[in-house]
Amino acid sequence: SWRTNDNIKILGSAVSIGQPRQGVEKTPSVLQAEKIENLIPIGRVTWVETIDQHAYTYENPRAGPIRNVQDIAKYNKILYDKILSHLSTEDFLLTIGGDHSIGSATVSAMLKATDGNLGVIWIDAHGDCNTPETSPSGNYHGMPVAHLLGLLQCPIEFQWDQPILPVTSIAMIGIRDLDPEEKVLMDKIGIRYYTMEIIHEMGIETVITEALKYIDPNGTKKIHVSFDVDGLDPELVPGTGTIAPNGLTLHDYAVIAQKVKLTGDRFASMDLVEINFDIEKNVTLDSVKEIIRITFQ
Ligand code: B3U
Ligand code: MN
Ligand code: MN
Repeated sequence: SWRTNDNIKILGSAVSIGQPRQGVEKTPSVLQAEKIENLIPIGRVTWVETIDQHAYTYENPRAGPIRNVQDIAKYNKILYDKILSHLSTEDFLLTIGGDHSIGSATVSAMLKATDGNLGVIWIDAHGDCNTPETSPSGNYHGMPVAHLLGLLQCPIEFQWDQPILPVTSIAMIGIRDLDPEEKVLMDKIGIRYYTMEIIHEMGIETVITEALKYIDPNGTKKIHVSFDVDGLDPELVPGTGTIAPNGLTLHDYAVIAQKVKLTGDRFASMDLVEINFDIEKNVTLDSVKEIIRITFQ
């Protein structure tokens, strides 16, 4: 087993305010009803709690440079604080979204918990590197990486004790749908990203080996995986809000997970986001279960 004597803690993040489609906020309760914890054969697995956006947001939808920014800022601060209060060094934290807006809170909390000694693998079709200036949608789920890197001119609502992620501490895998100005920004800051084209050229095993070496050259950091399921091919995950053809296979993910698990208990946390069973349930649920099996077996 790749982990010993520890707890796997599952936190539900029932949030949809980072993007316009309803449904994604119901995923934690659906997966809890499906008893996905029974698919995890290691550790002692507990659902810690599900944090409901309605308990913490102003229900104050707004157009503007970042839609719903006040509510997202308030919710993410709650999530950040809860992660830090629930997490001990022996725990593995699995946060089930919700949309990808939660990624700035989960990664910030892990940065805080590890004193910055954290590398991030971001699996996604998208770059999530938009700023209000580059975003065509104004949706914050397309911005959490830019936020983590300190590139958003943050409104006052967003100011919590947020450590900044160095650009060399993150690598993105599965990328194939970048907005034009987002791509310009990503290339300018030199963020490491592996497109599907590059993955086909290099092979997934070389990609994940190189990515881990890049974010953690000495093999000493904790590793966080932020998994947006739209990184997988839409035939495997039709139930997600923004589909992009020609994505990763489950075998690709199995290779990624195998290399990440070789870091043992340095693999500390994971987000699983953008699952929307209102759009499609059967195929998507099977794939989500397979992701859980692959990750923890
Ligand atoms: N890049 C687009 C679309 C998008 C981002 N993340 C998802 N979709 N899932 C945007 O709105 O920023
Ligand atoms: Mn995405
Ligand atoms: Mn994403």
